[in-house]
Amino acid sequence: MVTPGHPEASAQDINGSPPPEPPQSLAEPETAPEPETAPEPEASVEPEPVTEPEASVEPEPVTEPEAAGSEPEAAAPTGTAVPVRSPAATQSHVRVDARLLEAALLNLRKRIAAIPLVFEISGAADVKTERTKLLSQIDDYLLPRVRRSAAPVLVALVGSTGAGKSTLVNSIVGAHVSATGVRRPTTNSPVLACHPDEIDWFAENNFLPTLPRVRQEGLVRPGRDGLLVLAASEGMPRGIALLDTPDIDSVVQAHHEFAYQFLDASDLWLFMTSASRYADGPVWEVLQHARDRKASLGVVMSRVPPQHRTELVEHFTAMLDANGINAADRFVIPEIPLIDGMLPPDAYQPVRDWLADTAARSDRRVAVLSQTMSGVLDTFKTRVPAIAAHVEAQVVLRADLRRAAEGVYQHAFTEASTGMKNGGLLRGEVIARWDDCMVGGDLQPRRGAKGAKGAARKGKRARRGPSRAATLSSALRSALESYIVSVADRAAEQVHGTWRSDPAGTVLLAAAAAQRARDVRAKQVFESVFGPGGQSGIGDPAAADIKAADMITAADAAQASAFSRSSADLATRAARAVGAWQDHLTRLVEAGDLRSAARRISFDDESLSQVVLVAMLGEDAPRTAGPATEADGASVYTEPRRMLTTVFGEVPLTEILAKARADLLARIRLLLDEELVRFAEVLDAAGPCDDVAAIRLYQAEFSLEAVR
Ligand SMILES: Nc1nc2c(ncn2[C@@H]2O[C@H](COP(=O)(O)OP(=O)(O)OP(=O)(O)O)[C@@H](O)[C@H]2O)c(=O)[nH]1
Ligand SMILES: [Mg+2]
Repeated sequence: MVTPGHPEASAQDINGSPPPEPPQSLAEPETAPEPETAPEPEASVEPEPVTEPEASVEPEPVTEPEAAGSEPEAAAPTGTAVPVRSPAATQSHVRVDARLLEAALLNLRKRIAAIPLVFEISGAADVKTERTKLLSQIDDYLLPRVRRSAAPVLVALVGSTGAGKSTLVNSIVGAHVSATGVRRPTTNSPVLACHPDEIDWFAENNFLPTLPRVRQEGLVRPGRDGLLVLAASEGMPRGIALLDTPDIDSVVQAHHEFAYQFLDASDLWLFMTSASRYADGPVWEVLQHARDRKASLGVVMSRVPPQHRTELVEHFTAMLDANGINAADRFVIPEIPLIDGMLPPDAYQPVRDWLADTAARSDRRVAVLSQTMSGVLDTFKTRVPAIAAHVEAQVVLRADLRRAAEGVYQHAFTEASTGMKNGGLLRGEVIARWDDCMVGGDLQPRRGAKGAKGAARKGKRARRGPSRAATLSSALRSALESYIVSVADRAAEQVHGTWRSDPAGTVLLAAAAAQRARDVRAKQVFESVFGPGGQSGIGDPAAADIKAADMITAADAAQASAFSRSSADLATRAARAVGAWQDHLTRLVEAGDLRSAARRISFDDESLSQVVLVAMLGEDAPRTAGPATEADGASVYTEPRRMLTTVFGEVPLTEILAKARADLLARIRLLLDEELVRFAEVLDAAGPCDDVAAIRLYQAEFSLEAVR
């Protein structure tokens, strides 16, 4: 409850106890060094997690013990602003090493800035906003405050439009530094009032570096949005700077954002609302924000009709208490006529005294600074781990997606391996061509026949058209190719489906497909102008560009970049791989003893490799279940092996089949790996996702806590 008290019993003596000794290294504002000479801690170069205090660094207390107590309150004369104190929680402060704190903050800053946010998982947008907020709190408030502990206490005056904020600032300064007006809202750019000797503390290089500012010289002029006006005035007490901010509740959204930005950069918040607006929603949003931030807070209720003072003040106080707002200092400014646009001294003096007292008394100053700073740092204890947890979720998601793709392609490989021996490929066209060969005796070894004769026969056949063995060969080749492509297609479809079941995966795939479509179109346009590889052109690039754009539809490009099927060129690559393997097979049967064995019975290489392939494809097929040729009843599953056994013998044949299979599988593995790489590239394209970023973040927060 707001209870009237002596104007004299202002914040000067807020805790009713004598102030402790001033801290050694918190220079009094009067003796504050120029900002330019403020020492730059060495730790700012490349801070590492701080775990050990540096013995060589001279401790610089940022916080000091504060005594607690209570203050008797008495009735205030009507028409006077009254400082009143709520039963704010008492605080104990410990000395901290400013340099270690700075190093820990810089380290945390680095870790927060580096967090990988590459996947659109739930909460990603909030985390991005939170990261920006954390960084600006570190940059705009914590680091400047730690580095420049002697800077004036910055008081942000925020609140409802028309509450009289600018009027109060002008009254305290004793000059019209901020425009006031009947139009709502009036203040559109913040005005910072401070003593002329201390204006340099608020130059760009020291304070809110990204905010442009202008020094007010002469008469107050209407500011410009987004500009900070620096008003130096002898009327301001030293050691304090008063920031008149745009309102928090008019329709101008930019004003609210501005006000919040300044709150985040200030040491002490002075919240001002009027008797007519104190119950408005935005008032309580800011006050709750202050509560959550545990910022040092003073509250002013202005324009209070004297006849309703008690009722209004009681109600406002009850609301403050109900919302857990522990504003230690509360002021009431009655509705009274202004004199030359200024409040009479009785009305503003308590607020001014309170500010001057905060600047002059080191215990007050330290208490204010440490409360606000601790308030911010306390919020880090939950906010930083929350971000780290999100980063972990990002890493887990990436690992899950990668693992899912790898698992599918591993399974595809196993499937392909089985398909290469269970006889599944020995059907349809292959069987038909095999039967042709068996009936025609094309694949039978001819004992004693000469290689030359074989060549002659081959030449003769070539003139008549492809041999039966050659058509079998092409049927086998195409069966293999389409089998490999179908396995890869199924794998791609499965990975695509699994990834799409996660919203982040859907976003990833869509982005990657769009990028690929763009690349495909760009490549085709390029080639239509300059020819493949940029070798030849078709003349006018512009005309070609239009032609190409007509030619290549987005659908074509999308088709070429779809992830739900295997790569467009897989069939070609599979054909190449199978062809190369067949060559390898031929070399294999030519090698060493096998060659002489083959020559002995004059099995020509082409036929031989065919028979080896058919034998290999049916190696694990149930011997009795296979289809038999009508000609001789020999099964496609048993006959090739029988033929080859007679040529090579059982043991060497097993060796040949094993080698041939191993080589074919290695080639298939390569093809599938290339298919898998497409998905790995999608993950990589999303951005680097450091596995240990979350741990580093936890560590950085832990290190910060350790030096507080
Ligand atoms: N009579 C009287 N008029 C006041 C008092 N305080 C402010 N005013 C008038 O109310 C109007 C608004 O005051 P400002 O100081 O501009 O209010 P503000 O809080 O800065 O408003 P914004 O800049 O819009 O956020 C001006 O016309 C002031 O002259 C007061 O205590 N008594
Ligand atoms: Mg104003």
